[in-house]
Amino acid sequence: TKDWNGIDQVVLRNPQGASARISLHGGQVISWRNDLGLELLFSSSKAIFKSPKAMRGGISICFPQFGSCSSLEQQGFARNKIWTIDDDAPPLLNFDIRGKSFVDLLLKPGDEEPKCWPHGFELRVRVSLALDGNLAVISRVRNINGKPFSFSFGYHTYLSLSDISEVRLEGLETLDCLDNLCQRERFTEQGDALTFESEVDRVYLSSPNCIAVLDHERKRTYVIRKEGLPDVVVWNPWEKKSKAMADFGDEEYKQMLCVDGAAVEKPITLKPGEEWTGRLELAAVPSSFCSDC
Ligand code: TA6
Repeated sequence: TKDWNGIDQVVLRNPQGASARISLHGGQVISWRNDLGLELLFSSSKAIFKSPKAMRGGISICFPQFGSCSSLEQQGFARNKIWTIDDDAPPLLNFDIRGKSFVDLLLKPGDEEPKCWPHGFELRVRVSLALDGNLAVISRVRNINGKPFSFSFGYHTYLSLSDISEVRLEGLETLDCLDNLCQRERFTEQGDALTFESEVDRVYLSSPNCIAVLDHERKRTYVIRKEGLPDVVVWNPWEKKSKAMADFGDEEYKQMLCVDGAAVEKPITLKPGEEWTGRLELAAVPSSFCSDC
């Protein structure tokens, strides 16, 4: 299918009725629904579906930087580009295709690539929907240049929630983190699961490969599994910042939380010919069925 700018979208479905929709604009997952047709990813009602900016919501691919620490655009350029479908993707290790529907997307540098990041790369993303409705996004970055390059990476993932003040995030307690709201000051998270009552923008370092977001009101738990992505960025703009964003509703911060599997503190360096893989898998399960990570 196409969006209203004429940009292609791919829809994946499983036999139970779950679905995922991916836009070639940014390779962004813009919808993920369970078998009852309920949307699991947040998208703003004010989202702007127009090049060159990424739509506010879903899962955007942030490469070659996550955040805004260099002269590159915030979260890198990959999410603002038009990707192609890769019909000839090389085999992906440890990916069992049985029962899955999936699509392979590809981004290569274009002629207008920023002078501040003049590297030869191939970025491949496979988005897959499994029989149980789980969504996986697997990215591969290959250096096809004669020189090494470094990058950071993130899956900017907007989870749809009933009420942020009723949400618990488990798996990040006692970790070291950098607080983007305080000049990246480093501190150690205390005690119990994370709960939310004000703006948050933190990079949790060396995190476990499985974390869980519990939405009590909906009795739903998001289980987030990741590989190759040591950090987790947790973001909610809260009231004041929401009002300052043109593509975000004033009250919408209550219905979302970004929990982003990322490699941000220590950039990844690839020598010529080397490849890096970063995997994210999301499950949304009834809280009563959720086993601990
Ligand atoms: O989720 C991490 C983060 O980079 C935050 O630091 C915050 O700036 C947010 O994303 C904004 O994302 P945006 O899509 O507006 O670039």
